[in-house]
Amino acid sequence: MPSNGHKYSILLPTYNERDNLPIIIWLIVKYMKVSGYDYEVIVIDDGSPDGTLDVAKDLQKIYGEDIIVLRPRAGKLGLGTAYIHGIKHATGDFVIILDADLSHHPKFIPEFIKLQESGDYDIVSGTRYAGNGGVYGWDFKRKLISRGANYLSQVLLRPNASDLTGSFRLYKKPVLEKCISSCVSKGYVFQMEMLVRARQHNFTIAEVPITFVDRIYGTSKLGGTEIIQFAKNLLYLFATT
Ligand SMILES: Nc1nc2c(ncn2[C@@H]2O[C@H](COP(=O)(O)OP(=O)(O)O)[C@@H](O)[C@H]2O)c(=O)[nH]1
Ligand SMILES: *[C@@H]1O[C@H](CO)[C@@H](O)[C@H](O)[C@H]1NC(C)=O
Ligand SMILES: *[C@@H]1O[C@H](CO)[C@@H](O)[C@H](O)[C@H]1NC(C)=O
Ligand SMILES: [Mg+2]
Repeated sequence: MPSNGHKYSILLPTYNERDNLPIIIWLIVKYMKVSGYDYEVIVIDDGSPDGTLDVAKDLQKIYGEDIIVLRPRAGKLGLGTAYIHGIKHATGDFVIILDADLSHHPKFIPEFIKLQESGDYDIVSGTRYAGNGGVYGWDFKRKLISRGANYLSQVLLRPNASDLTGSFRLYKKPVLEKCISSCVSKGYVFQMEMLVRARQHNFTIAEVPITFVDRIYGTSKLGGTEIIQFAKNLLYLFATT
């Protein structure tokens, strides 16, 4: 199948994802190859103590330097700035963001791309909370927190999307740059603010239902402090937008 004339930069932020990285990259390559799209995978590792970067270097040797691009940073500086760092090095006209922990299955990427093309959308957002979307492997508490955060954000911010806290998305690169430059928050509220900013700029958003599967290898970085931070930032956004 021929390329569609576009290039997709896939950003993979990693922190201690040694066990997940070979599988997620294998899956990305598999699904991008069958679809025939032009792409690159940008791995942004923040000095993971588990040696994720060494694994990434091995993968680069296997798949090539044009497919696997390494843009590491020396220390754990957080997800928000990891995206900004990755975008600076992206050579595609579209940017796809997904977690490296296998919660987001790369099989959905061709669906994101086809939907984007069908309506020339500015953003395609994966959603766990519409259509056939769903969450697997979370305990009741985690589900409740996620649902609650999403519901509260819906009520307070009224954006035009059903999954505000998810991070599996495709953006036109200039759209992503514009949304990020108007974003004030970091951490978990960042994904949500991105869509709030998108609405303010009148960008169009389409949605693909996705199944989110909890990570098997490694640990989540979500804790009590993140939840409190999330609530604070949410209220801040509510008050200022
Ligand atoms: N580069 C970088 N990646 C991070 C950082 N924190 C988390 N990640 C990555 O971001 C993705 C989501 O993180 P995760 O801990 O799974 O969040 P959760 O799914 O909300 O629990 C994963 O691919 C992590 O490896 C960070 O500070 N820097
Ligand atoms: C909200 O989304 C719907 C369908 O996705 C679209 O028709 C509508 O124009 C959007 N509204 C705004 C304000 O973006
Ligand atoms: C977005 O659309 C609304 C309603 O059509 C309009 O009033 C507003 O100026 C637009 N904002 C931008 C940034 O274009
Ligand atoms: Mg995760």
